[in-house]
Amino acid sequence: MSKCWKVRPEGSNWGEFGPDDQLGRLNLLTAERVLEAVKEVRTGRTFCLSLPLDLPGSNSLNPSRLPPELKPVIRQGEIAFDGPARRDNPLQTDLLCDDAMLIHSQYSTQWDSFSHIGALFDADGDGAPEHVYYNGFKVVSEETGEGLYGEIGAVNLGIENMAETCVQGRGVMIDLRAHCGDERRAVGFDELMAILNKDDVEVMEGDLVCLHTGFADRIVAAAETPEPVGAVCTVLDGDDKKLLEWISESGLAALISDNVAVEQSSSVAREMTEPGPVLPLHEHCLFKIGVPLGELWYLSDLAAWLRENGRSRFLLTAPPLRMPGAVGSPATPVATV
Ligand code: UVW
Repeated sequence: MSKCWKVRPEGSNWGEFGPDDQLGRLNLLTAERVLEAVKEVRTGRTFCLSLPLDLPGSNSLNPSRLPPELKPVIRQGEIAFDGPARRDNPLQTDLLCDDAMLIHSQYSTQWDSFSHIGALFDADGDGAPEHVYYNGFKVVSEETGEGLYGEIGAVNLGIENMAETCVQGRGVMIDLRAHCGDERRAVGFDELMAILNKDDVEVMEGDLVCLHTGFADRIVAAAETPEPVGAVCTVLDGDDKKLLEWISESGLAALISDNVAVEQSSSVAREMTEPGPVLPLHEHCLFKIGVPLGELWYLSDLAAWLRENGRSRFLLTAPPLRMPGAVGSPATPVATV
C-alpha cells in the first residue's frame, strides 16, 4: 500500500503525519478543534455554500468537464417517475420516483483530493522521475495496473479518505472581493497579509480557510445569459513563493475558494522557461503538503453576513462524497454562524 520514497520534494511535509498518511493537514481536524469551532456558533443560522450543481451551466470553464445528467431509472421496463411503486398489485397506493446521476466530480462546487494532482519527481532517488503523489503514493497499482484509465479510480489518496474525516472544523473567511473588486488579477502574499490585517482576520493551525472573490456570483448571473463568465475576480498568485510558504507555516488545513482553481487556472496560458508545474499552488497544496482544495464554492451570502456582523469565523461542515477511488467530489458544505 505505502510508498518507498527516499527523497522528498523541497518544501514538502511528506512523512510528518506518518509513512502511510493519506490525510495530510486534515489530521489537524481533531476533536478539540471541532469543539473550538462549535464555539463560533452563536445564532444557529446556516448557509449553504454550494452552487446548484448544474452550474456553471455549460463547459466554458473547463471544456472537458460537462454538466450533470439526471435521469429516471428504468424499473420493470418503465420509467420510474411518478408511477406506481409496484405494477403487479393495483391495491398499492404508493407513487415512486427513482433517478440516476452522471456527474463530473469537478464540474461545480467541489473538493480536490490529493490524487487530483501529482508530479513527475524522482522520489526513489534513482536519477529518473516517476509518477508520484502526496506522501510518495502512486495512484495506479504497479503490480496490477489497476487504476489505469479510471477502471477503479485512484488506488491511493481517493476522496473517500477525506470523507471519512467528516471535514468539520473552524472556517475562516478572507474577503478578497471587499478589497480587490471584480478585476482579474493575482493576489500575492503582501496583499493578502494587508487584507488579513485590515479585516483583523487570524488564520490558525487547523483552520479551513475560505477565499471570497465574487466569481460564483458571476456564474449565477451568467446562468441567465448565453455569455460565458470570462476571466474576472481575483485568484491567488501561485508563483509567489512567500504565499506558498505562508500556506505551509500557517498550518491551515484546507484552502477553499469560489473561483475555478484558487489560483490562475490552466486555461490561461502561462509562460514557462524551465520544467515545473502549470498549477504551482495545486502542486504545493495537493502534492507537497497535503492541503485539499475546495473550488467553485458559493461564499457570497456568508461573506456578506460575516462582514455585517464583524466576524470572520464560523463552524464549517463539508464532507465530500465517500466515493472510493474518486479524485474529486461534489460537495454541499454548510456554514453555521
Ligand atoms: C485543473 O484544472 C487541472 O484542476 P482544478 O479544477 O483543480 O483547478
